Amino acid sequence: MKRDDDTFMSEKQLQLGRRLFLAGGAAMLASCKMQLSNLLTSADTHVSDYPTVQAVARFGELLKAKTGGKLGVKLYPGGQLGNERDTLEITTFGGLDLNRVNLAPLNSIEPLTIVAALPFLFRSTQHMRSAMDGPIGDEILASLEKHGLIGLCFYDSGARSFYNIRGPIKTPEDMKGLKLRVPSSDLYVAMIKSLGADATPMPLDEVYQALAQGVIDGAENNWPSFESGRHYEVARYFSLTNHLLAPEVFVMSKISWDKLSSAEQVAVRSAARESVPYMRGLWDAQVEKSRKAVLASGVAVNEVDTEAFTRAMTGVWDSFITTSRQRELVDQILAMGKAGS
Ligand code: GTR
Repeated sequence: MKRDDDTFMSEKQLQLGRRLFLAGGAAMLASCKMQLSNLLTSADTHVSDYPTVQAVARFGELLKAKTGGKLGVKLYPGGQLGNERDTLEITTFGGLDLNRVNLAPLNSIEPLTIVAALPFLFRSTQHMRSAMDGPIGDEILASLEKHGLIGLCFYDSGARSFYNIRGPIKTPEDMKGLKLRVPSSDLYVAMIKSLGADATPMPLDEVYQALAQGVIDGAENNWPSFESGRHYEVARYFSLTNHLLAPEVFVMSKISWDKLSSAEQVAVRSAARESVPYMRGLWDAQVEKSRKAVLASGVAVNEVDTEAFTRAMTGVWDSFITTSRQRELVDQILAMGKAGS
């Protein structure tokens, strides 16, 4: 995948931008918005040719068409505005209009997001898509509103598996003592602990260096992120645990949302929904492309004892599914899986 380093701001400018945000300013984006009055700002941790970024670009085109050119999108890819936790915070107070993130940073904000982020919940990509495209997905999206976010749609994120610098992981036994990076989420930390490894929460853009310097032994992610972040250059063992099929989510700041007319809100919602099949097409192609590139580089890929991993992680469900509504949604998702969705 292409890297965005040359196409956007210099490192100095990036640091300045981050400092401005973290100081609570969001001044930089506010001034961008003044110059580009009809463009909604949107952040993504991934580089500009990654499917999530391309999907939001498509959303912008659709929105432009639906509003007769009144609204569009200005994308800030490549994590240039900070990590997902920080940009989400900025989004909630209106410093950013839109944000595409993984469910992980929302887990500590909204308990219903934990439902779709449970290990070994979805049996297949189709199962995840069916659940997220229907009332269950709608309820999870709607649950974000009380936290200052309008949930617009879910995008695909494939299956996450473990990779590391030491050797093949076949059973949970092989994970003992490994130091593994996770996104900043208590749920992820608990998953790693349930397998007997040490969890190190860390932003995605620090993982390559941490692997290269031996600060961590490994991490877990899908094929496209494993390739795009160049983690495969250092972590040469990829073990197909496929433990998580949690989706990505595209959100809007409620503050920005409330500034739109109702016709514009309808346009935003429908443009987001229409960008989903486009994203899925790109995603499926990217998974294949990244998998081939990684295999061609000589990374050792192995199957695992999936039953043993599933058993080891059941305690995580018990600790994180604590409300009756979470339980009901989990049961509905499981029933859909059994019915063959
Ligand atoms: C990727 C996901 C990102 C981010 C990342 C991570 O698969 O697309 O949004 O959550 O994983 O591990 O931090």
